[in-house]
Amino acid sequence: MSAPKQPILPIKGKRNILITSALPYVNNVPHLGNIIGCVLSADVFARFCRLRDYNTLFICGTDEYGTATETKAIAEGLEPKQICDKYHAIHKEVYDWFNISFDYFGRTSTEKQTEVTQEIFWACHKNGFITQKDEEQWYCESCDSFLADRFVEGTCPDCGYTDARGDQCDECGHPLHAHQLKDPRCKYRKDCGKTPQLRTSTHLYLCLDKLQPEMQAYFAQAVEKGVWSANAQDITQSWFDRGLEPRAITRDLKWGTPVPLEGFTDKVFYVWFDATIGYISITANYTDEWQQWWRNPDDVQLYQFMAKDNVLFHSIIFPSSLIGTRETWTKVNHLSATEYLNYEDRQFSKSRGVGVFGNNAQESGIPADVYRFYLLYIRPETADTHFDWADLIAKHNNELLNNLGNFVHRALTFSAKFFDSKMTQVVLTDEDKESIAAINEEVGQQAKALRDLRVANASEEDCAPAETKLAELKEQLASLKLKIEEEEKAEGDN
Ligand code: B3M
Ligand code: ZN
Repeated sequence: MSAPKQPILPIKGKRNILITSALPYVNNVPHLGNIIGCVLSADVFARFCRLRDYNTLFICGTDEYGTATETKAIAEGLEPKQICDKYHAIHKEVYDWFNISFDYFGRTSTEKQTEVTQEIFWACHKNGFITQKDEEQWYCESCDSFLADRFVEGTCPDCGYTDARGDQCDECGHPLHAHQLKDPRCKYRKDCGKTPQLRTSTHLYLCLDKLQPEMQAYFAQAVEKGVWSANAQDITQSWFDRGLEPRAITRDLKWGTPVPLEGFTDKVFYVWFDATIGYISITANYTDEWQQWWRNPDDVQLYQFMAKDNVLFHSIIFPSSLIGTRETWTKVNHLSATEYLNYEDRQFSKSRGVGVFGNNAQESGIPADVYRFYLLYIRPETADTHFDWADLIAKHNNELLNNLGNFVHRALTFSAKFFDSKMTQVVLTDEDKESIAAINEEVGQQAKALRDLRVANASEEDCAPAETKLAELKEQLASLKLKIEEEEKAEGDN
């Protein structure tokens, strides 16, 4: 997406709303769970804000660095950059089809990403929030690569299962450290299987422990003033309760943001350290005036949408790295995290191909608005929900078609038939005024639900009352029609 000539910038004295949805990994086609988890929820909120005439900027893009991209590149026989170009275009097409109203959809593998990430890193480093630690890691000579935990298999030290993965044994369920595996085999490439060696590698860590007191103070006031989903609050609080520890921010990979510190220049930043910084660099690719959004906590409210497994990175790690710079940054004020959307009775799975993926949705012949409506209806707002075809059909027929569709259709045909589709001056009766007041009350409730980021509630809230209202309106229309017919008849008789 090319940046516009006239970018949207904050306006002093106006409500300036910056909205982000989690940056989807570039290595796959997104499925409906990803769509509702971040982009669609944020889209509805962005549309709401624009309708309210809030000055709104909605930013997203593909998350392109890290192991996932490297392995996809190996699997497809392409370079990581080629994988990113290919899948970025696919993502963009899927979101366009779903009518997601991004103001800018960028990507993380850019020069701006390197610039902003390194700047934040240097500031944290200067302020004493970066430390180092040695780690023992498997290295495959044949693949010329350090192996991420899930790319090593071997024998579980606890139960002796011979196909345990480096991060966990699927047989006994014990979490593992990869270096504990016996008889390790490399899984980096499908056909490798060679025995890796343990090597020591020194990594950089962000001192979350030192930042904890400031982080807790920031979190307390953010939750007090802003809107945070209950799961986001609970997850964040539970990390504080356990006590924050220094966290590794570098990896022995090639495809990532280069680490600029002497002695570490053969490493890259861990994708989760700089992915959230992607919001800033994507905005910087949108406008040179990006600092007006991101270094302006007094005039900007930042709303972030994501699935619950992304909360830690947005509520703790990202703000910590910004606080660690000792500079002024816009930090998350409102955080909305969804639970999980399952597919029928299973989990969506990219690797096993379970679920409805962007391309399936497009090919299904069902309009995007039907998916949008149903996904919002079942948005996993407070508990996991599941996508169910029979339920989609029922909700479509009963709610969307019968209630909303009929309501709009009848109102339009009625106005065409009796008023030549023109709005004329009307004198409101007391009864009309009462109806309008009741409708406004309803609209107010929905606006409140949306302001509180209860997106599913807002789409549902109108259904029950709307049914009663619909029945009332139908009655009123019928009696009006009767009245007009009588008048016409009387005129004819005269
Ligand atoms: N790419 C995870 C995901 O797609 C991750 C989010 C990054 S947000 C900065 O679910
Ligand atoms: Zn190997």
